This record gives sequence, structure tokens and C-alpha cells, in this order.
Amino acid sequence: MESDSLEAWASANLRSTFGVVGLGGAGSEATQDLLALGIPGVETWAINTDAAHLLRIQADRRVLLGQRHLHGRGSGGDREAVLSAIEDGREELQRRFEEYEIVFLVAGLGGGTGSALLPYLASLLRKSRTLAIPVAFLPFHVELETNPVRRANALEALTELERMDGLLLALSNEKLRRFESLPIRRVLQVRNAYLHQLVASLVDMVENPSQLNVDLASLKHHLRDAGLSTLLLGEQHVEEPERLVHQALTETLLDFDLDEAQSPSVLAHVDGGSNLTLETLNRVLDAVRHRFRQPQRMMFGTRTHPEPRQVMRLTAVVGGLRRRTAREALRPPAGTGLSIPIVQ
Ligand SMILES: Nc1nc2c(ncn2[C@@H]2O[C@H](COP(=O)(O)OP(=O)(O)O)[C@@H](O)[C@H]2O)c(=O)[nH]1
Ligand SMILES: [Mg+2]
Repeated sequence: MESDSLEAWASANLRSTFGVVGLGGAGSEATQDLLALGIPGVETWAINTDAAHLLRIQADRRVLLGQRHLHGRGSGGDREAVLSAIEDGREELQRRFEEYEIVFLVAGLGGGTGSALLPYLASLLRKSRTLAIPVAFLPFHVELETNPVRRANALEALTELERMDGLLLALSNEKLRRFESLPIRRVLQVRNAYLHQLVASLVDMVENPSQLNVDLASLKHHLRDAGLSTLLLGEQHVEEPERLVHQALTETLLDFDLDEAQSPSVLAHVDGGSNLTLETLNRVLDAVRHRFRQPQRMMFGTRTHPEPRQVMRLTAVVGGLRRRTAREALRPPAGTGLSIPIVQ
């Protein structure tokens, strides 16, 4: 194709849009924080059954579901009622979401609305060419211990999400306890800022061409056989490739279970300045291979910016995770920590 017609084709055919869709109260609030932090090229949605909550939310699009049956008053924790309610809007929503390349579906598990819609929509979109990435906030343990309805909703939704395989971003509210001296709203903002980094770095990886490119097709191809997968994110000084990998694995708010017995698949992308050497890149990749015991399948990409940078960033998709029993997944996590700078 000649360059003129190539440009015309690209502008007509390359969909470069991404969506972040908040489902229920927690999902909508998180999406609103993402919008406030700014993610160019990403459209935000808030979908809820609770009109009063939705009215307070800022998003590019807001959708009230199930007015006929739920009267805008929320789901009262009833997942079944939400699933009946969505039938009215399902086709329209599906059509709109299928216009995106990647759609992040965000919900806090435990309530009725988000816990019903997250697995439902994720499963619906799996058959399309849009990559749907579920983002689930796992509830605080005190909620699970004291509220059987929340517990059942969270367990069911999480089990359904893990069974689907694919990329699942499960953020642990329990891991936020290291920030417990901060006001609650601020703690949730810390978590949402972390989610913002996850979304931004994944979008950046597939959206901006690199020297060794990881495009959207490679990401989808990688995910197809990767089983249950998660995202790792790290930022370190260029002199510290080994620490970069260690940090990505340990200082995370994501909750996942690396199966030590099994060799997973890894897609790793390193982003750095013009001073990033081949030696540094190799040390990062060696550290990844060593840590994951020679992954069965490894793919990597890299991008260097025109100016020198002291910091490099690793974005990695790790597959072959163990599906936990839901009970295990909602158990309080052991080590926690986060030192990745959080946008204030
Ligand atoms: N409202 C709110 N709830 C959160 C947030 N993060 C996690 N949660 C949890 O989200 C779970 C579901 O609550 P909610 O989103 O209101 O339920 P839904 O509206 O019925 O989907 C609860 O267990 C909360 O602990 C947050 O940022 N805001
Ligand atoms: Mg709610």
C-alpha cells in the first residue's frame, strides 16, 4: 500500500480506543479517579443500578440499569436481580464495548451490581475481538467475615472470573492495610492510582510503537494460551535490573498465585531512555527467566525514548497462574508492600 493510502486506511480502520467501565459503586468511583488522573485515548463509563450514586459520579458516559425492576434504588446485593435487569441494555452495551480494542471492566466484589456485571460482561465479550480485562477489588476481610451475602457474592464472582482464564487484575483491599493510618478515601485513591498505572502502562505498551514491538495482536496471541494471567509492573534505576524484577513481583497490590511447580509464560516489555543498553535489557530478561524457571513461552519487547532516562519500567504479563479455590483467594495475604511512586 502506498503511504498516502496507508494513512487513509489507518485512520479509517485502526481502532485505537480503549474503555474503562466502572460497574457498581466501587467500580464507578475507581473509574472516576482514573478519569481525574487522566488517561488520554481512554473513554470512561459508569454503570450502576443505584441512581443516587450514579448522579454523583463523573464519567464520559453514565448508564442506569434496570430502572423497570430495581427503580434506581440499587440491587440490595441481589446478583440475580441485576442479571435480569441487564437484559434490557445488553445488546446496546455489547455493541458499544465491541468498538473498543481493550475494555477494562472494573468492580468491587461483594455487592450485587458489580459482582453480577463483571463476570457477565467479561464472559460476553470473550467471544468478540475486543480484549476485555476484568479488574476486581477483593473486599476487606472484615466485610467477608461479618456479612454472608457479601461473602457469597464475592466468592461466586471471583470463581467465575478465575474459571474464564485470561488476564485478571485482582486488587487486594487487604494489601491496603499498610496505609491504614491514612483517611479511607485517600487509601482508596492510592489503590486507584495504582490501577491507573496498570491501565496506562498496558495501553502504552500496545499503543506506542517500539523498537521491539509488542502490539495488540501479540498481546492477544500471548493471552490465548496463557491461562489465568496477571500483570506485573516495576520501575527501577537502570543500574538495578535484578531489583526491577524482584520489585515487580513483590511490591504489588495485585493478588495472584504463582504456581511454583509450573513454568509459566511471560510477556515482558521494558521501557527506558536512549541510554538503555543491550546488556541491561539482557540482565532484565535473565532475571525474568531465572525467577520463572525458564518459562515455557517468553516474548519480549522494548522501547527507548529519545532522551536518556535514569529509570526503566517493566510491564509483564505472566500466565499459567494457579486458580485458587475462592476461599484461598479471599484469605488475608502474607507479605504486602508498595513503593512504586503514587501520583498524588
Ligand atoms: N464504595 C466503594 N466500595 C469499595 C471501594 N473499593 C472497594 N469497595 C468494596 O466494593 C464492594 C462492593 O460494593 P459496591 O461497589 O457498593 O457494590 P455494588 O454497587 O452493588 O456493586 C464492597 O465490598 C466494598 O468493600 C470503593 O472505592 N468505593
Ligand atoms: Mg452499590
